[in-house]
Amino acid sequence: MDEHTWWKEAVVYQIYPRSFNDSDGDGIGDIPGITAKLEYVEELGVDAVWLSPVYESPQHDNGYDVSDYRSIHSAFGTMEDFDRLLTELHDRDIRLIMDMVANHTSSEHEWFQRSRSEPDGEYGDYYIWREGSPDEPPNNWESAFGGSAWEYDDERGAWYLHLFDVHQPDLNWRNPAVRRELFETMNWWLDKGIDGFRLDVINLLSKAEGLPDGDPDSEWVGSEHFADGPRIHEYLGAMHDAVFAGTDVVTIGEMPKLDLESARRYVGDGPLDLVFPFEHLELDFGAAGRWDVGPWDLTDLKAVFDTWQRGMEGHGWNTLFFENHDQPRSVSRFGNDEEYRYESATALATILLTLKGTPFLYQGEEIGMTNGSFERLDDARDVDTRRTVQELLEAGVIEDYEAIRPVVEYRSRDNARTPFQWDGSPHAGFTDGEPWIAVNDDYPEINVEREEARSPSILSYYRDLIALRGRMDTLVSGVYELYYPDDPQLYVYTRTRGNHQVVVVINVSELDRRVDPDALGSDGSLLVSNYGDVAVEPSGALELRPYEARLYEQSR
Ligand code: TEU
Repeated sequence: MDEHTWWKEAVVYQIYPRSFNDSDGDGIGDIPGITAKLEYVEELGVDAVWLSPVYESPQHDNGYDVSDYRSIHSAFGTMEDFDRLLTELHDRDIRLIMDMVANHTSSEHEWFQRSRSEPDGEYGDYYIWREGSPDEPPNNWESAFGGSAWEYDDERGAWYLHLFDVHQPDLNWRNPAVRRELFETMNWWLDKGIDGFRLDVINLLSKAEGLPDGDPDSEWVGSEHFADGPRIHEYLGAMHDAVFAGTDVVTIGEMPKLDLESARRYVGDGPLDLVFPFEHLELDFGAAGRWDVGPWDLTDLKAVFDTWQRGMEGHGWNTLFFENHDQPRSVSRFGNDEEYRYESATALATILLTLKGTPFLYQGEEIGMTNGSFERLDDARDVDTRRTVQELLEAGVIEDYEAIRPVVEYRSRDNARTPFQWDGSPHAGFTDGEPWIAVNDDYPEINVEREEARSPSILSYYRDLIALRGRMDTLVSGVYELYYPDDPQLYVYTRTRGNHQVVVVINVSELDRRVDPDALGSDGSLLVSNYGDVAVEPSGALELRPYEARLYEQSR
């Protein structure tokens, strides 16, 4: 593996276009809105932007239901707007990573329309159809959003598979024409000069022969037959050869249900550069799974990261992320979004930017945006949240919305999708119109303008740490080693490159903590602190305050 690949040195910023900045007052963020904020993005110091889907789409799943891969959804702008965004990003030396949704299309895509109306036509075999009685789905697989993964289509008189929403039919990757079309589409975007793809649920492409029933007790029924399925490496190998070979674009596979062993087959010598695993974001699932909240603890979080940090060393490269558009806000989840919002958000930033791997930062994380409140089910917009709650109500698992509201307010994907908070003006400066989803009530207190005026601020801490990572190779390629794995309060590790070492010491708790870390030598000098007023005394014990994070550098 080449040590100096751009994406190993990069920090990536994810933009969810619908919620970033609205330029035309329709309440929906758009591409010109993003272009207008590039100075902000550049000042953050990030090297690349990952843009969630902007393709033509009926927006049942906010663009992850694509109806035309080669045009831009009108609420987001035009192809000219897109081209301008790309040029302006490149002018600022920022790369652009597009989101490719290849497992499914929208049910409004022409391929699906023709597939359902002409079963024997060119597109008849583009999707996963099964004959059978309308009363009994072909197997027991479940949709990720609740309910059966099958829908009976009256027009064709057959069932089709949808692992996500009913408006997101799964493509039939066994069909070589489907593979060809998608590879061509990806090449079409590469020809525009984009710098990579984040590949949506890409380990779900290959479904087991015969579509057998799944274990009914599984968290996602059927997943053992479609996650990392039998032909997945053949498909991704073909994608690599047809699209990525000979380019320096980055490919990041989003992979539900991924463990380290499978991950190692996708990266390194495998077909992709990077993967997004989710083990660390499942630690707070309750006994009933994702729509239930359980306690997480630091030793488990450290153990998951440690497994991946050590497991990838010499084999592949990790991604680092706490947030994306599907996850709750990290400061509300792993920190304290009230009394210690600044301290815990910066402690999390320290982890994100000093472990080994490519950090992915999600819009708003850098100003410590928090989870929203969704008083009624109608306040939620997310198809996953709405459908799941509906299912639970219909099944009698819950009596009313109130019974599940705390879980929704903790877990719902909408927590990440409330509008970006720019300033203290109405709707947080996101739009002049009515936003498609309500702005978080805390916007007068939490917004970019306020952050710029504060010192210290979460935003300035992010900027400083991103800049430090950019000039300190040890933070990019240094070998990682964990200390005190069983300590429920302390997160201590080193990054070592040659004779240069960075020691990371974080108190991930609300209690003071005294420690004399083994890793810290007498020559250690303080590099960064989120409290800002630390006495430089590495030889003695450190008195760490709640969520205090420090970086020392030393030679070894
Ligand atoms: O998400 C895939 C996925 O399995 C989860 O992240 C999911 O959204 C949720 O957390 C339920 O398990 C990707 C996209 O990121 C998501 O926005 C889309 O809804 C989904 O695929 C379908 O395209």
